[in-house]
Amino acid sequence: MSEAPLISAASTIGEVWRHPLGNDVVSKILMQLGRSPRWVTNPFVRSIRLGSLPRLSFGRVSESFVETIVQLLNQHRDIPSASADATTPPVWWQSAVFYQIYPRSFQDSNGDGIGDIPGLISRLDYLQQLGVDALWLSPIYDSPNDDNGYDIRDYREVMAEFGTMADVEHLISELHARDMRLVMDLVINHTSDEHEWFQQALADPASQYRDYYFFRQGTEAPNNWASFFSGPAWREFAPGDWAMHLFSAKQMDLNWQHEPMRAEVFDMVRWWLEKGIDGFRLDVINYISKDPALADGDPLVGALMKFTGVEHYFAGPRLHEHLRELQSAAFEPYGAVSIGETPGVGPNLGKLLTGPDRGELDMIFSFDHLETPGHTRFDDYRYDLEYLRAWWQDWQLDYGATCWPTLFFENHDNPRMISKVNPDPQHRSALGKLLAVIQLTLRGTPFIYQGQELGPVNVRFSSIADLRDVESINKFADLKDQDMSDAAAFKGVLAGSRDHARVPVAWDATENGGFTTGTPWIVGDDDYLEVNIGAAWDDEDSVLSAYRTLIALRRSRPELGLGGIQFLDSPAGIWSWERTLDGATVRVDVNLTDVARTVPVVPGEVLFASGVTASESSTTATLGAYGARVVGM
Ligand code: ISL
Ligand code: CA
Repeated sequence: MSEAPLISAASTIGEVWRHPLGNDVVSKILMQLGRSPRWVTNPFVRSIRLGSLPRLSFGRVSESFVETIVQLLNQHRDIPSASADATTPPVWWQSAVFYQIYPRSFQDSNGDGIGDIPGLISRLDYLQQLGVDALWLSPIYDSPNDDNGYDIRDYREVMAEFGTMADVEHLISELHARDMRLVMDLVINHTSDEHEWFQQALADPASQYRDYYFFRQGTEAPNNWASFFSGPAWREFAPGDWAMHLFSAKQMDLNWQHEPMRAEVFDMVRWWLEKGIDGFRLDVINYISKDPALADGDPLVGALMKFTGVEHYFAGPRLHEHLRELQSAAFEPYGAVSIGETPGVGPNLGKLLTGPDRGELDMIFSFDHLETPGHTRFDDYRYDLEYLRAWWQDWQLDYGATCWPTLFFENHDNPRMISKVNPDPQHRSALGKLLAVIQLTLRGTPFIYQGQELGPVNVRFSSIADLRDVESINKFADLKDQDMSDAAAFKGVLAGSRDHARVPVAWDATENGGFTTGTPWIVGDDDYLEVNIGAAWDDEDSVLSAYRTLIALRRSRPELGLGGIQFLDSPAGIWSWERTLDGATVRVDVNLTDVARTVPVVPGEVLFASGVTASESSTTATLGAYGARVVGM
């Protein structure tokens, strides 16, 4: 394994740019500032030494900022391997289409208004007919539901509202009988404060379980780290006795430096794999290694990244080591797939986490394509698809040369993509199909989020009382504390609320969209009267039918799964690529704009078309607003 040179205050920005993690970090900073990466190609900028940044920035960049960056980069000196054998031999998850289930909102079976496992089982035929190969199931473990199951009280019990262990075993066998696979959510960065380990630690300060978490004593919070769900990352349990939580005040961070804790986690992971599940999606897995000094976060990094302290744990000193141990102790013996949720991870760190020679993870979810530069999820703005093109093109060619990409637009933590790009209802269907074409024909493994196949849009929530999510509720309270009115505070959370994606799936036009016969735990709008799975299934022109067709194409045209990718030169607003395998080619042209554009007529069979009409010229065709064409050549 080759290593990047050590970085010091005497290193130049050019040297940082050539350092793998340095390149990710500088790109991320430019992105947060809404600046172009071209900034770093300027020779003057490249020659600036890190140590002179405090002086050149008139003190805005501090000495300790420089030290933090130097230390971080020197902890991650591995250079990703450039050998391109990522896909040999191909494994099942590379050609699979995944579908994410947020069980609380998928299908209720007993009228309590809460989706459950028997409800999910009753919809497996639908998922099979849609053509998906594998499910990622959001957490179903016993939980007090402060964060809808991402706060686990008991890893080996099933949440009573969702059903029983027998139901889970039934789900596994029903899936396997359909030749489908199950990937569960693994939340091991933190547990609920109601987990037995934490309860024991609280009850007895001499308990061995104290070391399972981050307990610190003092009159003030031990450092200035922020929680992602508002306020400080520390909660005072008894006077002067603090414990760390990066997420809600009931989600206590586990101390991965403590070997007995790791051993118990690995044992639990094996216990689930013994049941025959096919792998895990690993929640915020890049946050598990905290720099042991627990030093204050740099205020400038905090201001840039919106959360103070992240530089001390988004790529902690023992991250790679812990992942390798987890892989060899639990995943590898079962041949289980590991998909890391890795917020803030750029392509180079991504390669270190998923390189086939690294023994860490199989795939990762990186999120930098979900907002355009300079924006955060809570901004109400128009997303520019040209950014998506640039971002994905880069990841496909660079990261994808040695690692296997994931392809997604939506999950349970994000508003609906169509609303971000263009909320005008006249474009909804075309945009839904466009996103389907992009997601299902680029190279990588697609993860469709439940209901995405309907071309969903954000919900017209009318007040904070409509929202359920701890993040939205805490943020609302935070804004109110800053003296905002209810209306202004609600506006501050609405665009980014995770609840847009958490309303019940619309199955049909009956009450509550067929989700429940009772009162749903969260209410969507009456959109289900027109847009629902039953109606869309029978409508050849629906977004759902586009998903069905495109998923089937991934089977009938293997180049869409495992083939290589080439991006073609294309006129402004048009994005074109080809997927090739064993001499067979599929060509894709999409219109990223809301006005008609022309594309060349190409020989071959049109496999999918949306908004395509003949042009006056016989050599071109017209792609309407957000239109798309897939041709088998
Ligand atoms: O980091 C963030 C903000 O910059 C968040 O987007 C964060 O990365 C994300 O919310 C992490 O998500 C996962 O862990 C959370 C849980 O609430 C989410 O539902 C889960 O997907 C804590 O377990
Ligand atoms: Ca139920």
